[in-house]
Amino acid sequence: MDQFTASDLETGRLLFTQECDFVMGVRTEADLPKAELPEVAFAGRSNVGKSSLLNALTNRRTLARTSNTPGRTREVNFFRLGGDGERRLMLVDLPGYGYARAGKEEIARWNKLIEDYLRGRGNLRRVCLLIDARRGIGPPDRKVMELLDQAAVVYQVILTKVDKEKATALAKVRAAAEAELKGHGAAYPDILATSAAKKLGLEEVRATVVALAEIA
Ligand SMILES: Nc1nc2c(ncn2[C@@H]2O[C@H](COP(=O)(O)OP(=O)(O)OP(=O)(O)O)[C@@H](O)[C@H]2O)c(=O)[nH]1
Ligand SMILES: [Mg+2]
Repeated sequence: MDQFTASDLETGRLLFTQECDFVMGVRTEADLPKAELPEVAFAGRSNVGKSSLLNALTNRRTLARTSNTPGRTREVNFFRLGGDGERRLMLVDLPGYGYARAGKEEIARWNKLIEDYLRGRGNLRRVCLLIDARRGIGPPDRKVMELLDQAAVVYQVILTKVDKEKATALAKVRAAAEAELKGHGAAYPDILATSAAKKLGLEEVRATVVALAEIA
């Protein structure tokens, strides 16, 4: 397991007290902004809690729009975190995958956008692959993991909604995910466990993200 020092946690905390601004939302690969800063993207099944985690990390309720209904985020949304003369990077909120209730064309368009972004982004430093703590890694997640293995983009599993799961069940899901990651070339071995609702595990995610930031 990653051991975070008090200083790592503090550096992470400080970064997330800095400005965080919505830069743009993008619907096609052609519109992706020029890659200027290191990027950390939040990917995962529809409704897993990507936008909620971003809001919790930045202590903002409405930075990224969230919803009870899957399929809320329909664009690749870029948020610039950190000020001048500080550590800084871009946080990227992706649309969810595995959502079956939108139209076929729309699903195909989202999947293509997600794939184009994940495959082709030189400054993408890490993908936080969010997995619902009650479900564990499922078939649509495995497809993305394979894509990232092929593209050699490092990804890290972050369990979400741990407030909804009992400790024993959580330990099992965690162990199963850790075991599965061993077979994947680009997977970061350590898993983080979070709850946006109860603000659990956020310090560790912040410390992980700040280690990937650019120092201006
Ligand atoms: N109990 C609990 N609910 C959560 C947590 N995080 C998110 N949720 C709920 O899960 C639902 C989906 O959250 P979102 O953050 O919109 O999920 P998303 O992954 O961004 O969804 P899409 O944009 O549709 O892909 C909302 O109803 C949230 O309130 C959590 O830590 N605990
Ligand atoms: Mg979302």
